[in-house]
Parts: sequence; C-alpha cells; structure tokens
Amino acid sequence: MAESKKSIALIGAPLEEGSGRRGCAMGPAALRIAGIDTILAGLGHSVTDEGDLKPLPARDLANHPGANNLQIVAAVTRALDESVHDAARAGKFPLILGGDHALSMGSVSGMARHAREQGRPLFVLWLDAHADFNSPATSPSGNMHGMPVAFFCGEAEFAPILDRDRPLVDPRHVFQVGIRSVDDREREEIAEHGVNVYDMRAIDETGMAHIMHEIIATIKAANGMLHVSLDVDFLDPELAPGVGTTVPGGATFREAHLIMEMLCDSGLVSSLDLVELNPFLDDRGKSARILVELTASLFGRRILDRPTRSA
Ligand code: Z70
Ligand code: MN
Ligand code: MN
Ligand code: MN
Repeated sequence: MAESKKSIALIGAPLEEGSGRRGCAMGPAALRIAGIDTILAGLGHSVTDEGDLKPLPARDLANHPGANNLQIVAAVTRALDESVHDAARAGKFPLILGGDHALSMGSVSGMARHAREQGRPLFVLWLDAHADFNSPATSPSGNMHGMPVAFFCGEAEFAPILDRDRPLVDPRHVFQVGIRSVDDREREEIAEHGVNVYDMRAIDETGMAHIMHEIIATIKAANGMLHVSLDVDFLDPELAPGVGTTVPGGATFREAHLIMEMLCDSGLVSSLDLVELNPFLDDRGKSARILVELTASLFGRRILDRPTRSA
C-alpha cells in the first residue's frame, strides 16, 4: 500500500496544433474548472499550478509536408521537456493538463531524462484507442498527435525536434492498453520495435486486472519509474464524448477506475498526461469530470479503507 503524500506540479499544455481540429487548447482550462487542484489537495497532496507553458518559437525548423504544424509541436515539446524535467528533479510529480497527444513527446522526454539521471528505466503506460506510432514518413494524416510513441521509441526522423540519444524509451518498456484503431504501417512498426500491446480483444479475453498485474509486476522487477499517458479516447465515447476522434468499444468506467486504483497501490507512477480532451465537443463537462475522477483514484481516493483482495 503506497499511501504517500505527493508534491504535484500541474503543467498546462494547451496544444491543439498536433490534432486535425481545434478545441484541445481549452483542455487545461476545463480540467481546472472541473477542480483538479482542489480534489488532489483534498486528498492531502500539495499541489502547485505552474500555469500554461510558454514555448519559444522553434525558428530553426522548416515546415514539413508530412508533419502538420511541426514548428509549433516542436516548440511545445522542447518547453514541456524542460518543465517536466525541472519539476521531477525538484521531487515533484509532473501532471500535464493537455492539450493534444503530441505533447507527450515533451513529457516523456523530460521524464526519460530524469529517469536516466536516477539510474532507473522509464516505462510508459499508453492508455489510448490509437497506437500513435506514425511518423512524418508513414502518417496518413500528417497530424502529429498520431506520432508521439514513434518519437520516443526512437524513429530517427524526429531528431531535429529534440537532440537526444535515441531511443528515449526502450520500446519494450512501452505498454499500450485499449488499442483498437491502428494504421497498417503502425501495425508493422509496433511489431518491429517490440512494443507491448494489449488491445481490446486482450482486455476482453483476460480481463483488465490480469493485464495490470502483469504490467505492474514487470515494472517492479526492473525497479522502473512509470509515466502514464491517458488519452480521452481510451474511454468509451458514451462515457467521454469530449474528444475529436471517438472510437467505439472503449474502456468502461469500471475498467479505467480499476487501472487507476491498481496503479495507486503499486506506488510506481511518477508522472501523468491527461490528453485529447476537447471541451468544445464535450457534453456539459462530462469528460473533464471523468478525467478528474480517474486522477483522484490514481492519487489515493478509495471507496473502502482496505486493500483490494488481489493486492
Ligand atoms: C491516426 C493518424 C490519432 C489520437 C487520433 C489517428 C491518430 N492514426 N491519435 N487521435 N489521439 O492520423 O495518425
Ligand atoms: Mn493518442
Ligand atoms: Mn487516441
Ligand atoms: Mn521503425
């Protein structure tokens, strides 16, 4: 039972240029209005809101025909890499309020740098309907929110965005859960790089608890740190309609809640992204509120004051 009180840094990343439509830039505001700071403070954590990122223009980069808004996404990546790394080094838990999923290029790179300095491997839990393993060369859309996993798993094409040793994260340390919309080239790339994928079929056949036990045991055995990246479309669209790319057959509230409770008990999680929330498409704040509920469960809110039977 890891019942530790944390120092949490909220970092707003109102990026929407990585997706094909507007609206995600309002995500950080919606999460704040839904009360993310007060619910975490109410659980006994110390919460500091760092406000929204102020990226510097990436003037060194040219536009790229296969990567829409590359300069904007690169600027946010560099700024978030710094903010997340600074917060983690100061002993804080970086909680990134998104913003579209391209922002994970920056949050994961910042945590990868921190983990390396700590001499521990970084693992990534990717909760998403999509694999997000396209690159400028393979993407059918050019939208960079479909590329962050390829970015940190080492595709060389991304090197001009952030000058780092690649891969930033060992692809075998990436666990994708809830995947149900994968492009043809992504399917090949994921297999080639050895990413661990638990698609919806795996969840239905073996159950979420079994999958999470397996993932948690692997990370514990390696003394790893865990970054969690939660895309709103991981959830079923009936539950969370406030997202640009709804894909039917998503996770239920019970499955998502169980993940958060098991992660909380594991004590492994060091950072979190809440991404793809599009308040313009939401139903009276429903999706923002669900993200806040799930975050509260990750940070120790419990229904009964006892460990789960399986723990
Ligand atoms: C598609 C692409 C995507 C999120 C949509 C979709 C990618 N694979 N990712 N919504 N979060 O355009 O690359
Ligand atoms: Mn995504
Ligand atoms: Mn997605
Ligand atoms: Mn490749």
